[in-house]
Amino acid sequence: MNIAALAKQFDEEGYIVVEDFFDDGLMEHLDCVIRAYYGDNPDFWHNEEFLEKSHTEVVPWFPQREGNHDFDSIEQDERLQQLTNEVIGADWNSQYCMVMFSKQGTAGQAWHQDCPPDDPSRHNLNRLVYTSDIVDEIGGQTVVVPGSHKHGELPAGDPTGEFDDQVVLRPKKGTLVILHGHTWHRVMPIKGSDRFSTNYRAAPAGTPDDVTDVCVYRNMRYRFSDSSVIEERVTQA
Ligand SMILES: O=C(O)CCC(=O)C(=O)O
Ligand SMILES: [Fe+2]
Repeated sequence: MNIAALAKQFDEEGYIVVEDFFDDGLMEHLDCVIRAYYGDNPDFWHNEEFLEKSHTEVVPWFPQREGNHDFDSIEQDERLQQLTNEVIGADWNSQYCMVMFSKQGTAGQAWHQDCPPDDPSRHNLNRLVYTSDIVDEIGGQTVVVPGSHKHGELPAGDPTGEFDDQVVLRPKKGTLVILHGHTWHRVMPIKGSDRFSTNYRAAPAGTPDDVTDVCVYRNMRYRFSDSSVIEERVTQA
């Protein structure tokens, strides 16, 4: 792993993909833990307005908040910590580990920025781990616009429309994707079977814990803490 090259790539593109970062045995174990959890808890917590407007269907789970330690070893992985140091600087903070579940037949996630880019230095970092392969037959590919973490606000428009310069990622079991919170990204609809990803969110030193409370979509800004649309966004004619 060439950490300096990856950090340079992150700075330029707003994301990096490292295949075979995590070993198969760990991935298979976590995949079982995740599937067992959601088997019992298939409910959605988002309200109807959010589901309808955001074109986003994800059920989050924060295993460490429930005393589950299966996910700790990734958080403590020295290579991951080193890579994080290189991309967002020393003294970064680990925010939480969030597993995301999208059921077969659901919309995935519309284009978004995890937090507003109003202050370019204020952002979260997604450190995404995939415990099983994301392939075209299943859907749920992660799509990014390279360099968009430096392009300011995601333009208003079609929540799931295509960008000419978008890149489709198909992370495999054990792949690590590191994604800047301002990078324009989405998840394609889920077709073949359920989809899971696990996000070890982090942020540069000094970033408030609620940095991702407001998410920017192409048709609105949405605040999770009180489930409200704080801004409707319309395309200028
Ligand atoms: O699951 C993915 O591939 C991306 C999820 C995402 O948008 C995020 O964690 O902010
Ligand atoms: Fe996101």
